[in-house]
Amino acid sequence: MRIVLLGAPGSGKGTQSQRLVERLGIPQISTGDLLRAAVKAATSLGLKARAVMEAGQLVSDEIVLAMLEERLEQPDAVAGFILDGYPRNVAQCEALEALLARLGQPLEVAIKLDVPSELIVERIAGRAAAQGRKDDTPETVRERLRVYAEQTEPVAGYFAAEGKLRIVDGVGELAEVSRRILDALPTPRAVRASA
Ligand code: B4P
Repeated sequence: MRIVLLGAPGSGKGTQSQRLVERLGIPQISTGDLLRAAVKAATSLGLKARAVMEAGQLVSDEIVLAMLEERLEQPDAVAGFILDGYPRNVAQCEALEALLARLGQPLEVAIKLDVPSELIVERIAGRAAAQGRKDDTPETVRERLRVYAEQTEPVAGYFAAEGKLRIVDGVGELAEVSRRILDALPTPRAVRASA
């Protein structure tokens, strides 16, 4: 199963991806996590990405694509993956399609987690208190939501045009949201039976 999980910052992509890993037995590939690991390790890529992330902007398409390509070529991604936080603009959609075509692993479904912006602000404030992420300050969150509306919202339209988009209500208990995502997958019965 090859899945893209879409949604605004703080909509629960990371949270739900981790839960799906257990249910589906495929890895979560989070471009945000890959970038944070590069920042922590102070690699040259991480040094470039750090200021951009802390300003709430998107890291350059070339950097993120190179990182993603390296990750998708690892053996555990052959059986499928949950892509969390990528693509974030239409250029990334096109790059992903080309990359997956080259790997012979076309995407099956894009799930968009739908959460109203008031709740998003509340959730990120909770995460800021719990995790201290530098890009969770109120000012950066406002900028991330602006960038999301401008650059990432059109991504859903890209997948809708390919007939691959499913919109899932992301409000509710974690287990309930997970159940809705499983129901939206192309073969929910088979997946649930094996879980
Ligand atoms: P990401 O790491 O992708 O972070 P995110 O969008 O903030 O979070 P997510 O939606 O995963 O929310 P979470 O589950 O944590 O991006 C960070 C930055 O990296 C970007 O701003 C950008 O600079 C860079 N970046 C990443 N990918 C890139 C790309 N492709 N191109 C360019 N730049 C890129 O949930 C948030 C909170 O809500 C948590 O505290 C959680 O506990 C809570 N929550 C989740 N589900 C809930 C529920 N159902 N009910 C109540 N609370 C819930």
